[in-house]
Amino acid sequence: MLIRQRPDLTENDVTPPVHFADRRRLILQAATLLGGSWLGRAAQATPRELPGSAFGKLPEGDKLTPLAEITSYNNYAEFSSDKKAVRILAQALTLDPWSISVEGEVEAPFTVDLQDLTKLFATEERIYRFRCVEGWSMVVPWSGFSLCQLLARARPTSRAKYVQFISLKRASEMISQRPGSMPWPYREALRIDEAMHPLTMAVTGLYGRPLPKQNGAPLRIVVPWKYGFKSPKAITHIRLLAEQPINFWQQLSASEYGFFGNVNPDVPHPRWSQSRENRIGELRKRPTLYLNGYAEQVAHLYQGADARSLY
Ligand SMILES: Nc1nc2c(c(=O)[nH]1)N[C@H]1C(S)=C(S)[C@@H](COP(=O)(O)O)O[C@H]1N2
Ligand SMILES: [Mo]
Repeated sequence: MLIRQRPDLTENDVTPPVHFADRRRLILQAATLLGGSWLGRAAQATPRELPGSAFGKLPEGDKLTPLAEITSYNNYAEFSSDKKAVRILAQALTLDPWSISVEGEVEAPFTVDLQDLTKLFATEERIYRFRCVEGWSMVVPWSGFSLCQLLARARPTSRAKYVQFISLKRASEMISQRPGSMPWPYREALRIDEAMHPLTMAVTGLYGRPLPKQNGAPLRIVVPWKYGFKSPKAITHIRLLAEQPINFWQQLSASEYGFFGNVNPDVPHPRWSQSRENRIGELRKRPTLYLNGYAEQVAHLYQGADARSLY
């Protein structure tokens, strides 16, 4: 289950070019085409091909996972538990119109249309490691902005201690939401200090193009020091709460999906070790990094807490 077959690249792995607003994006798009698909893996995009930003550097010892892999090996329970089927099934999702509401323990709740959202906040590129609790990982060049900008706009009250994310519920398009055992919609949450941390990202794109449907279009959250289930897709509501909520996977199996989901090589999953991981595209497993390699930035959030209590 943890070892995957590599798909053959086809032209379908290249999404059609889109209109880019500025030259920076055109350059990135070119790098993507060279690196991601047409010329094959040998010509993978290097960090120098990606325009710089404070967070845009490729982590030491890592290389970008090709676009074709990021967009064809997906976890998205609303569509399928088959990672390869998600890419096809998710195309049924319609993205327009789409609005995001920020509500709950805030002084200035608002609802914003997705188009306006991208006008409000400047988009930047950031390369993050992405680690699933199942033991595989990737390196993804996301585009988006720090979630804290969106939250600040709603002015959280002093009672706001948690931030909950609610994904779309639309059984007519999300085929696995047809009546069954799962507690839809998908819900995830962070402690407010985690949600306000500048690494926590509201993501609208990857590889310099609009976010593919299978990766959570039109808006998802990415929390790079936590297991992938803490990075919810297709967000419609962000709710600030006084109490810690129960999350989707946590409700289904609390022993396997804790509230925190911090990447930690020393805290095994009940059914497997987390000490090593399978980086997609590599033959040999590599050691799992504490907080997925972001300890320097975020370890202070967990000072004095027992690692196991943070699972
Ligand atoms: N709405 C929603 N978000 C979700 C999931 C899901 O099933 N539904 N799966 C999560 C899990 S377990 C992982 S590993 C990542 C996968 O993201 P990717 O397909 O972009 O790699 O999405 C997360 N976000
Ligand atoms: Mo995952």
